[in-house]
Amino acid sequence: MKRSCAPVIVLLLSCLFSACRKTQVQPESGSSIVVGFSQIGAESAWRVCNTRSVQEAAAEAGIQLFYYNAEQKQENQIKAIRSFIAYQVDVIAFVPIVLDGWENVLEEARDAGIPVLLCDREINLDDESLYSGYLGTDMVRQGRSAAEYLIKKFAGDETGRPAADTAGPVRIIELRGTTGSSPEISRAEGFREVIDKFPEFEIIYSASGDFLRSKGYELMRNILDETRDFDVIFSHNDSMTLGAIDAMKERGIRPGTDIIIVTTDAEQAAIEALRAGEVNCVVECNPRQGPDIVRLAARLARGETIPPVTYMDETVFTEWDDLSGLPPRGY
Ligand code: GZL
Repeated sequence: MKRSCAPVIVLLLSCLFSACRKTQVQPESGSSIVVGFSQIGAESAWRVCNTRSVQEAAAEAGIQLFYYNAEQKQENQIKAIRSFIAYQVDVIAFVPIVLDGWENVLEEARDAGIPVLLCDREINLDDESLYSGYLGTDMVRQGRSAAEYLIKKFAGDETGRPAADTAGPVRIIELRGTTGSSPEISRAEGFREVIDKFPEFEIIYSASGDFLRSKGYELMRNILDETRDFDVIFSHNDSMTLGAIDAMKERGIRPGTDIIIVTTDAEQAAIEALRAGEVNCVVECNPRQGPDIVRLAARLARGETIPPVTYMDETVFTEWDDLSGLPPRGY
């Protein structure tokens, strides 16, 4: 696309981007395709790996990447997308922090003729044509996988009914991700799809820890001030799980033994906790989306179509697996 870089726009944008120097990685020089990448923030090891994956893949492909860290604020993401439009990037790639509130800015991108690639998280739109495709993970399946592990763990027989010695309710505490985000909603949905078939399994408490370790700690500390009568923690990400484990250990509770823990992401610390018996199941959510994001963005920049949905490959690690051959996770 020919960019009519009116000097005043370029000046304004360079001020904006230089003003964000602390969060702005300067674009790679000498590349043909320009991609504006609006990232949520750096709330977890998963997110940091996700960002690094995109930056490395863009550099490798010689793509000029404008990276903007929204520091957990939707309004910052919207501002960044508007600046990408003003600069007339070839493609906008963004990770929507929450499902709603994107219509206006995506209509502006469409009116500017700039294709939009959704990355990692999904959005709610009446007009699905406002973006060209989605690359990420199947978060409903992640929730189902977490529940399926629990059914096996407590199964007394092939129906998944809890074993005789665990007769009575299996009481579950759910640590949810950022309220209104697609992982928070989809993981909860997939988990309940399975758990609700077994009346012995009961979610007795569910609250958002915003994917943050500090909030996972606070939630668990407050829960333990109220009760110790629960059997399972299902956590939407490892950061919150690690915070919850800190709080449990402070009270002499043995994570993975006294309380069964299922967590999501599969960062290194969670795998180490699985190896140590402090976690019982780790559902992988693959952050290494950079190469596919760059591949799909390049196709859009060339005016090609892309698949509406592209899912990353992922797996589930449990206490029953041999983890000795597992390479370092890198996040
Ligand atoms: C899921 C991703 C989530 C991770 C968290 O695809 O959006 O956001 O599970 C991260 O660790 O904060």
